[in-house]
Amino acid sequence: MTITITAFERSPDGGRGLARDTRVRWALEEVGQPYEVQLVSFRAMKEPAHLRLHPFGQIPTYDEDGLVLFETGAIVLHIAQHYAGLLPDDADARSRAVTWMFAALNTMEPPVLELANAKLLEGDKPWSQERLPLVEDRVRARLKPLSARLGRADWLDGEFSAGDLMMVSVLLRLKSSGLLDGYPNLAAYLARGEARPAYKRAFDAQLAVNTGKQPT
Ligand code: GTB
Repeated sequence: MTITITAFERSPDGGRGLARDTRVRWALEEVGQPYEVQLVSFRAMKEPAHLRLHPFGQIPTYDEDGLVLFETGAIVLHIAQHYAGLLPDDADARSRAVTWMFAALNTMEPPVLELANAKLLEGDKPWSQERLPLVEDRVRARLKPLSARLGRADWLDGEFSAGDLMMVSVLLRLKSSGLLDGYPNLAAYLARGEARPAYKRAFDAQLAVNTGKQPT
């Protein structure tokens, strides 16, 4: 069995681990499955060979012996359902973990992405400084209830799961924003995710691609 994922040949973040192949690498590291990586340029992503893997011409994609998937939610769910380590055995607990995956992708990620876009793509617009606080408020409106639900727990629902993997992956995008400073339990939750050996391996692997620095 061979798993091949695609990733940026050069990530615009220079290896900060924010491109979405990192969450797929992390999932594979958590379940102990080896994988190969095919690096693609921005131009190659829009060419027919890659569009056959990903209709929207993006990374990451996932190919497991001819089963081709795109969308990190679907990819991580597939990995979690087929390999032990990311979902609990109990059926109800599994459904709750999947619920947190959806919450990360559908409820948390949109305002987080909006903030990233407001800074990166719209930062030079004359109205940007007026809009930014509104966008930040929309992120805080998600962080506050998430923080309240997490409380003093280590993970969102019992043991670490694919739900946490996805939530931490989304929160990583806020690391340099300062917004997590208002929610120390979320900052600690993020740090707990980053401290997992599987995350470190995934991070180092993408860093090596982007900087040439070999994993230690
Ligand atoms: N919903 C899809 C999923 O979850 O798989 C979204 C996939 C996606 O957005 N892929 C991006 C992509 O291929 C890379 S991850 N973009 C190229 C294109 O659309 O042409 C998004 C990303 C890119 C860069 C940074 N960064 O530099 O900080 C962070 C995240």
